[in-house]
Amino acid sequence: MKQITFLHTADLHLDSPMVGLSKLPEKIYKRLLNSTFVALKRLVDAAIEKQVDFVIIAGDVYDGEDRSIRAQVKFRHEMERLAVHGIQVYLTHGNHDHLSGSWIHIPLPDNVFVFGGAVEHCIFTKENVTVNLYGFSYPRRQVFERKIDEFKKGANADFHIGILHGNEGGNSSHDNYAPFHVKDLIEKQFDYWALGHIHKRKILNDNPPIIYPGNIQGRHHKELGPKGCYIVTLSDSNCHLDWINTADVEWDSIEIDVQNLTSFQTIYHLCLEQLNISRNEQVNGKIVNLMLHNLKPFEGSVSILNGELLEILQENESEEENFVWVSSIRVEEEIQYDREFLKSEDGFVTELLNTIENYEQSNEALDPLFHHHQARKHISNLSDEDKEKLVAEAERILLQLLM
Ligand SMILES: [Mn+2]
Repeated sequence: MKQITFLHTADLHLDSPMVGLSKLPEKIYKRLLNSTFVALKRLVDAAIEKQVDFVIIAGDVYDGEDRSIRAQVKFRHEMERLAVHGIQVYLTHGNHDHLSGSWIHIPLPDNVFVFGGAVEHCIFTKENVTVNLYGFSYPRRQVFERKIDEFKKGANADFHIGILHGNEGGNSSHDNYAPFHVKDLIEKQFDYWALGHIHKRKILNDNPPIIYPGNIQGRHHKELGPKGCYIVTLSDSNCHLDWINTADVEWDSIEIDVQNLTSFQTIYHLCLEQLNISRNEQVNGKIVNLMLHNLKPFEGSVSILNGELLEILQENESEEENFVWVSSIRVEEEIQYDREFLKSEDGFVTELLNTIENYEQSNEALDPLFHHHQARKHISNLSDEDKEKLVAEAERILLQLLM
């Protein structure tokens, strides 16, 4: 039986600047700044331990098109560790580390094959097994073409693996680069598709496997949960996937129902208990958004809202190796109005609700923000869901002001 084992990763985003997080305690902020490198080391450790045949990196190795020297030196070091163990690396660059950027060139060891700006294929061989790997690096930041059409299956290989950094099915929350549909990939009759670009882990198809491994370390509160890579064992008849968590700091969102609790002390203890349960699950640090549901007003409940609870939950936490740092507390407010009743009445509020329901100018409304010369560098595209949430939040605020 012919069989290969490889590690599939993507979106390392080495040396991510962790924008907007410098207000965190210094220790935690430093941990975050170093976290992409810790994650890289963990995945290389896994590749060595599992004695994989090769490693595939499906784009966005570096976070910035200037490929910081720190990132390049650390990446080179880890690639050398793989070289010592005879492990090949096949990598493509994505929209973040595209080939038109300018950077100080630090050469990589010979075990690393970097795909060029047009789709090409290279060959891996061991004993009696031959693998064709197909891929390309982004020649520039924005690649809107359907690069999938340029993938052509070559002959004479036991396994064919496509490497594609691109957007599936017009996903509106990500830049629509190198777009494709699952059926396009299936039609190519490859044995595995190693995807990159979407930071959330997702198996798009089982046979053949078409997989986004997600990024290796979350960079903000929207990149929730464990992050990592897949160890893939592919044979003539089967594909086995092992997933490995590489994140050093995880982002989490914890929801706590505080119904029937009517003192600061009981709410504080419940929060503490839940945070410690979350801590026991893992050895890494965690940054948590806390959401309290069903908070009823009581004497002193203002201290939940004015930051006192947050402050006391954060106490001493930054000193912990496996910290659980609460970065914010939100209180889910009970909506105090009956929307359908309001809509049935004639008048200004009805008109307002109708206007909100048919509102289609989110893009125009957000334009000033996305064109602001500083703000635009730090914000990413909003998905349709994000926009809906903004509109709902706007409705809530307007109604509260009016009632
Ligand atoms: Mn990426």
